[in-house]
Amino acid sequence: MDISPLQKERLQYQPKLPGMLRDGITNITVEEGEETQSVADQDKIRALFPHTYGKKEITFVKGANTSAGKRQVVGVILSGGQAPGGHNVISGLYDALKASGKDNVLLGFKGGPSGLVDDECVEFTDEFIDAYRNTGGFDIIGSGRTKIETPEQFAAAEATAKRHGLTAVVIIGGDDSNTNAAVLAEYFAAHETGVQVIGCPKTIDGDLKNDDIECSFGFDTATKTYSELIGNIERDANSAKKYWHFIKVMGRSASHVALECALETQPNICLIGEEAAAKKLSLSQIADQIADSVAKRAANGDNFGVAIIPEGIVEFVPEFGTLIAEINELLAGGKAEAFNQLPSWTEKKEFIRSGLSKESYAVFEILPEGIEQQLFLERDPHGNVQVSLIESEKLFAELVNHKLEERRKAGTYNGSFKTQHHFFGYEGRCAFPSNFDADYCYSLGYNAFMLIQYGFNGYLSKISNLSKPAAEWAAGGMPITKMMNMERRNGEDKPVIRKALVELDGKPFRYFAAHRDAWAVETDYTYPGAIQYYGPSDVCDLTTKTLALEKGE
Ligand code: FBP
Repeated sequence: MDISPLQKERLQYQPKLPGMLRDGITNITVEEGEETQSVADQDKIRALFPHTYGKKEITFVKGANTSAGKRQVVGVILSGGQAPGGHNVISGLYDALKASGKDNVLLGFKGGPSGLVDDECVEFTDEFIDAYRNTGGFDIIGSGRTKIETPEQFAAAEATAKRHGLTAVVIIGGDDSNTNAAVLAEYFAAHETGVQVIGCPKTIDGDLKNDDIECSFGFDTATKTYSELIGNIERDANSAKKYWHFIKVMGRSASHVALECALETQPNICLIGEEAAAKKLSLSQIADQIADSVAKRAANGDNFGVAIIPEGIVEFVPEFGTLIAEINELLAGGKAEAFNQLPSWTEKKEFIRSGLSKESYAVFEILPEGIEQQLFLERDPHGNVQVSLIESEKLFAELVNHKLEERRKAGTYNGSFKTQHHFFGYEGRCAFPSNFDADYCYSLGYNAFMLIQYGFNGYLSKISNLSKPAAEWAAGGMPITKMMNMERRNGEDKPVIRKALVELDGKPFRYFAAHRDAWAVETDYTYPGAIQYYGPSDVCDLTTKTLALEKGE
């Protein structure tokens, strides 16, 4: 197989472990911390997780390894959207497992959690693992979004575990996947299977973080990749001086990716969904805010600019959220089919008009027709509109255009407003992991094995002190139930890991808010350039601005 020169070089890269994990498996011991409580709804979570609730936080320190040292057969699963570094979690896990015993086995379950249910797996060998070290992607075993939730699925997972003699399963995933890891851990404990479950925090969205988990892996590389592209576009905009670029970035609900990219590139506009929700902003108010920037810049002769739009924004705008809920209701119970059979868009629109509240129809009517149609045509298997497929970069560009036309008629604006649209998401999810993600992920995997070896179940692999050099990182584990609360999902109260949204009183947002009025008018772009893998540490080992600000650096 042909590989690129960079890949060849990266295969040789030796990821850095936290100092306390560097002296070999035999010199790692456990220090127990306090018993834990869930972040909310303690009684309910305790009742749902009787075998795994309330366990102690643990930290690894240097000292004689006192674990039972039994033979381990571990299964690993990649779950959900791709994030740079997944291969390194597996290689760290593999290296620790083999360092602890040559006859230990690591199985990779293919295509996400369904691989465990359907028993589709592959056994890792040195040669297999070596071809994927420090590479992006999840192609080593593939990923998937199946949720293990029915009694039949749990029984099938248990049967797979028995068949292979599994001692543990490592689930590499986001908040939903790790919620699933906690449920599986509880199931295995309740059924006395002896199989442990350990989670690893993954998602480019950056919304799996809390007091214990400083960031999810993949956020660093993905935001650096998008920021490189946004910086390049800013330079193009400032060179040609003729386009406003509307750039949507991934982040299914939280706006961490958009915020980090804004901190990296200082664009003229960056919308933050959480702020739109808190201030109950309407689409029209948001469009006016962007139009203000366009008009002020035009008055200075700058008919160009860059606006970052988080993918999840539409769900946060209250009136849009209500519109989506009403549409879901309108098409529920088989009515979607009748709707699809209506012969023309005019008739469909009449059906919509008669089914929506007056307020929602008013919102619907201001949308460009392409977006109106996306709201009806693109639905997920549960019948919900897939907000990620709504081209919000085009939506806001058009809404702003309307606002500017009104201002032109009123004689308050006479600039030119030509737009380009971009969507950056998949471009960043499989990039070669930055040194940070390569090191962090390898450490998460290595540490996950230590949690297994010491017999922990229902824990998330925890590496902290991440804004410092790797030598100063701390390694340990946190019971997943500590991160859980009850939330309403599909009409039912469910135990879930609390999702981290952008905090409007947090340091990253406050820094952004303090600077954005100036950025809206001036051309004060910054150009992060491509991720560097080799060279001075202050260029290659940079963490995200979000993490640095959160840590007060
Ligand atoms: P995870 O939460 O599973 O990490 O996925 C995040 C994400 O990349 C979102 O940013 C995006 O909305 C979504 O996945 C896209 O999903 P898909 O890969 O199924 O198109």
